[in-house]
Amino acid sequence: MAPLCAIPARAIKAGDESCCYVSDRQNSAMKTIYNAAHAQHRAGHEFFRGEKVPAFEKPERADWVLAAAQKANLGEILAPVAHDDAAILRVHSKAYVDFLRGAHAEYLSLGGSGDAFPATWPIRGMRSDVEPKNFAARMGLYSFDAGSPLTAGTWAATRAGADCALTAVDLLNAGEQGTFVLTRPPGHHAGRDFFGGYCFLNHAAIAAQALRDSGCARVAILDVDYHHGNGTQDIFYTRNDIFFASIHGDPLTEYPFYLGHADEEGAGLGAGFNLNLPLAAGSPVDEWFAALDRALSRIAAFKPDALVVSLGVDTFEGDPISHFKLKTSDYPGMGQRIARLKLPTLFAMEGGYAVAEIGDNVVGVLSGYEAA
Ligand code: SP5
Ligand code: ZN
Repeated sequence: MAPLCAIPARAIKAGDESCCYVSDRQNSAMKTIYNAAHAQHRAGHEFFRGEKVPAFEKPERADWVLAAAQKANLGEILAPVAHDDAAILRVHSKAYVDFLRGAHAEYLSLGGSGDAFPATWPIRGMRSDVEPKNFAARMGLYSFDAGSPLTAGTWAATRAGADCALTAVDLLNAGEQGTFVLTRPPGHHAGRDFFGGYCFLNHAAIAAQALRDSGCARVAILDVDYHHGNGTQDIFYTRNDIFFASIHGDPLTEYPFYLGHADEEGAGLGAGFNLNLPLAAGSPVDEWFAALDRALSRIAAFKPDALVVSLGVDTFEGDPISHFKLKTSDYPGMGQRIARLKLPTLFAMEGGYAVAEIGDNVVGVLSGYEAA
């Protein structure tokens, strides 16, 4: 298989030219890699103001997107090819992966029933460098919220999502220009060793690292989900080879609250390689697109060899947990603008909870990208 980037990864120097033969890309129809195992992750409920409420992150979400992709004749829909854990362990810690893989079975063996939720965390001044033996204590060590039900099928679903992401990377390496990872649960809130925000494995981060490891010198990640991609930012924050840009609800009022401010620009070698564009809840659509243009121009200046898009459509005006105002008719324009980068692009499904409209909104972005 011809690699996406014809020369091996190397240190970045000023004025370094892109290594990708982008003009060689021949295939134009979007290929979707569909995670049929997604439905194994089916949460009984989540909590809202002390009450059990139906989980927003539910299997129907992927069904709606799949139906819309088929109806629009977006392109081929493929099953993932199994990959081993190596690429996952480039992004997540082994201790976390081992915990997640066995967590629900362990919970059941201890007498738990239904979905597992954390209830205690190692906050400032406590130790997070010692892994406790107690299961509830490990649930807290490896999470940052109680809003992410860990179900019997969570591992199977997110692990297959990682296979989808890695299959999409393989397809880019084989000459595809655009790929769509249709999976759930989502990934961008998951960090190196924690889950939260409905996310367990960070499929976008795994894909970006796999692109690096297959020879791309530089990879950009554009996160357009309503919520800041705190996990992705944290994973790459000290790196200058993976640029992260995110447009999201201002964390002063919006989830995930504790990361995503404009002054987070990267640290160490990564200084200048992280871009946060928080917008006030309720911001108008033209401000959102102005932020997108800023993000795209910074990404273009970075001269990446490939692009990963964390594609959440909870920016939709009808989203039940978010507060931007995009309409279904706005989404094709998002894809068109992303396409102007002329980069091999992997779209990974993140949030978007509205109702059946999320299918049209996701497929709108992908069709807009294809048309451009
Ligand atoms: C991937 C992603 O979009 N994750 C979002 C996680 C949001 N978690 C907080 C959900 C709070 C739901 N609040 C319910 C409000 C109902 N009016
Ligand atoms: Zn979101």
